[in-house]
Amino acid sequence: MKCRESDFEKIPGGVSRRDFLKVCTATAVYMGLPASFGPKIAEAATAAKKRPPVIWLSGQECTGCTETLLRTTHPTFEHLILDLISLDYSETLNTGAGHQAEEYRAKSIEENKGKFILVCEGSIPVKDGGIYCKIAGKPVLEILKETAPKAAAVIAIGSCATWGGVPSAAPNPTGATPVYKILEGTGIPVINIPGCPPNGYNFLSTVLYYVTFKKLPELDDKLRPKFAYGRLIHENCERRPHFDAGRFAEQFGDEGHLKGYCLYKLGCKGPETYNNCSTLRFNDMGTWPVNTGHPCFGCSEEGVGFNIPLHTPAEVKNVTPGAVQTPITVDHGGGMSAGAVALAAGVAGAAIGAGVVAVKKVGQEENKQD
Ligand code: FSX
Ligand code: SF4
Ligand code: F3S
Repeated sequence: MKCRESDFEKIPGGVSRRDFLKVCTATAVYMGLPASFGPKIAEAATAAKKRPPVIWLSGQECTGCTETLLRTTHPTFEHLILDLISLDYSETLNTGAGHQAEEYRAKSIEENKGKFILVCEGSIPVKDGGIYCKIAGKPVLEILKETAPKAAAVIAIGSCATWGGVPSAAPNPTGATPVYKILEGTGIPVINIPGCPPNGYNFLSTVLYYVTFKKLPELDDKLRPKFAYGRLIHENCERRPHFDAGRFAEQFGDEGHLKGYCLYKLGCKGPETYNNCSTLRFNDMGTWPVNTGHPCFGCSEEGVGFNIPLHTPAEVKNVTPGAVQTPITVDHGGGMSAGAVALAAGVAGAAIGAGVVAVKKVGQEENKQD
C-alpha cells in the first residue's frame, strides 16, 4: 500500500499519525470495541486544543503505580506525562516543591474546575483525623475531600487506593481506607483500577475511553472497567489445561513446578481474581507472575491480596473452561502473547488518549453494572 506523506506527520508525543491510528485501533479492540472505533479514538485524542489537566494525589503507597507507568521502554508513557496531558501536580514528578507546588495545585484546581481528572494513588488514613499522611501539613483525607468535588472524575489507581492494599493489612493501624469509601454518597464519579501495581495499560485505556466518549467505560459492581477486569485470571491462564487435567506443582522446585504445571496448590489466586494479567501481561517481555513460576497472589482483588495468606488455596469461583485452550506442549515464557503484542503497540494510543478534552460528569450509579 502506498503511504501518504501525512501518514508520517508527527502528532504530539512524537508518534507518526499512521502508527497512532494503528495503536488506537488496537486499543479499541482491547477495550472490546469494533476496530472501526480506532479513527474515532484518534480524532478525540488529538482534537483537544488544551492539554487536559491532571492532579495526581498520593496517599499511603509505595509509588509503584507511578513507577509502573514510567518504567516502560515504549516512549509514549513519558510523552503521556510530559507532552500530552498537563500533569499540574504530582508529588513524585513535580519539579517544584513546598509552597510553590502547593500554590500551583490550588491554582490549577480553581482554573480547571469541573474539567480536571483527579488521580488518587494510595490509601487514605482516617484514624485520628487522618494525621498519618499529611502533605504540606494537611491530612490527605482533607485534601481529597476538598479536591474531588471540583474534579470531572476521580481515578483510583492501584490496590491501595481502590481497596486499601498493603497499608490496610491487619491490624490496619492508620485506618487506611479506599478512595471510593471516602467519596461514597457524594455522587462524584469514581473508577477503580486495582493492582499492586496495576497494569499501566488498564489505566491509560480507561483515560482514552473517557476522552473519546466523554463518559466512564462500563464498570462492574466494584467500579472496575469491565474490559479489563471482567474475567477471572484463571479463565485465560496458559497453565489452565494442567489445572483441568489435575497436574499441579506441589512444591516450589519440584518436578511439576519445573514442567510448568498449574500453581493452584501453591496458593495461586487466579481462580478468584478478576484481572487481565493472563492475557495482557506486563512489560515488553510479556511476563506476568504465573509465567515466571509464581502463583498469582490476588494483588488486585478486594479481600484477597494482603488478606488471604499467600499459600492458602483459592476459592475456585468459576469452572468455565478458558475461551482458548493453550496447547500444553508450548514452552512457557517464550515470546509475547497476542494481547501483549497489541498492547505493546497500544501504549501510544492510550497515551495520546490522555490528550484529553473537558469531560462531562457521569453519575456513578448510571455506570454500575451487575
Ligand atoms: Fe499501592 Fe501504588 Fe502497590 Fe505500591 O501507589 S498498589 S503499594 S504498587 O504504589 O498504591
Ligand atoms: Fe493458572 Fe493459577 Fe488457574 Fe493454575 S490456578 S490455571 S496457575 S490461574
Ligand atoms: Fe496481581 Fe495476580 Fe495479576 S498477583 S499482577 S493479579 S497475576
